[in-house]
Amino acid sequence: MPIRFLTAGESHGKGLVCVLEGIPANLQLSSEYINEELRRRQRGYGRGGRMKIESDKVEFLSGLRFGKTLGSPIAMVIWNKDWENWQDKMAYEGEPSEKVVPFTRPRPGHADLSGGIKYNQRDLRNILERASARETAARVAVGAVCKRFLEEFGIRVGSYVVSLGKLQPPLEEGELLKRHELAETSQVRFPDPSRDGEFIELIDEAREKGESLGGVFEVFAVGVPPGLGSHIQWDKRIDGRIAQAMMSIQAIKGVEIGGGFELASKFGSEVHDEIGWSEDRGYFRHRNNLGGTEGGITSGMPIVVRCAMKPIPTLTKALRSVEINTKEEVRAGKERSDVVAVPAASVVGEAMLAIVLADALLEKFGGDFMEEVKERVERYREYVKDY
Ligand code: EPS
Repeated sequence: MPIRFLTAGESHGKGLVCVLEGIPANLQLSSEYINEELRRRQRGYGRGGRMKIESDKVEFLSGLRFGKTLGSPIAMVIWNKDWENWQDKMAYEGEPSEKVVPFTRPRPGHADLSGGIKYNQRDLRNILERASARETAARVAVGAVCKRFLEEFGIRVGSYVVSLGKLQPPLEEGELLKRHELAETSQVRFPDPSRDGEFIELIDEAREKGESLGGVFEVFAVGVPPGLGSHIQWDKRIDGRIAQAMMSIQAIKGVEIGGGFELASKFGSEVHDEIGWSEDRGYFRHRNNLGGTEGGITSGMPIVVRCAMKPIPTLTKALRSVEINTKEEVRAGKERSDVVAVPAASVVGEAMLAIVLADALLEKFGGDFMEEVKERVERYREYVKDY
């Protein structure tokens, strides 16, 4: 695994930290580039009050000099503005003050109860602070660096929302990148902003009812060369690696690649993507039901991944739970939350796909500095053309 990263940080702690290792030297990188990705993650109609407080920005702590990577670990921090309001309740040292009210009414669907049992915590805040999807801001920072890296090889990663709740307007046929660009102009990342009104109405209705919503989004990568990942071992398969990365995003409960579940009910001839060759494209597939992977290896076709996100577990219309001290039946505790965060999750999905692809690319080509990796990839692309 050439690319490794860790994140740290509680939702209402001082900040989120990440350390990314494996990016070659001499990659041009700016905080502005990463901050734009962080901004994209904060958007989306239906987010909660927290997004009005934060304006996420990275500060580099290592790995960069005069706008270029050094090949050393890149450490970044995103300070939480909300920390100011939580200093007493989230103090790193000392004894809890009287302001600290333990969270003892676990929310069904959040990590509260399972985490409390696992780590023997009687204040479930000690679990929920880290389980919160706030952590994904750090992943988006890491993913942004990987995106910047992939761009150097003509690889673009994007996403769009397919549905929120039961609302799934038909998707226009069209280029994936075009859909992504249209999604950028929508308040819910749906690739047809003229539909925004319907989505907004649905979200407002859910909010009024004390409800939350889930949905489905698609993440894709174009320009990926064939040959990343491998069929030779289970953990080298690129589709397995992508699925794991996507499933690791908070609240994701389903991942499909290409046609996914739909393919199971079709005949083989309807599913498999016929092979073609042309002077300008080289090998290609006449369609892309398999979402850019065959046998655990990228095929050169766009990688297309679909993710299902469950509704956010914090509900104003709280569900039944149990008070962990008295064992009484109670309504679950409430925290400030979003009504829906699918548009944000799709940006996180982009980050995770970028991380997996940067890792797989470096695994195949190796190299410690950008010029070296680029030369190898270019030579390989020539080889593929002539194959
Ligand atoms: C989030 C920050 C959180 C939540 C949300 C994601 O901030 P706060 O808890 O202060 O409102 O808005 O987290 C959840 C929905 C969750 O279930 O944990 C963010 O930065 O994305």
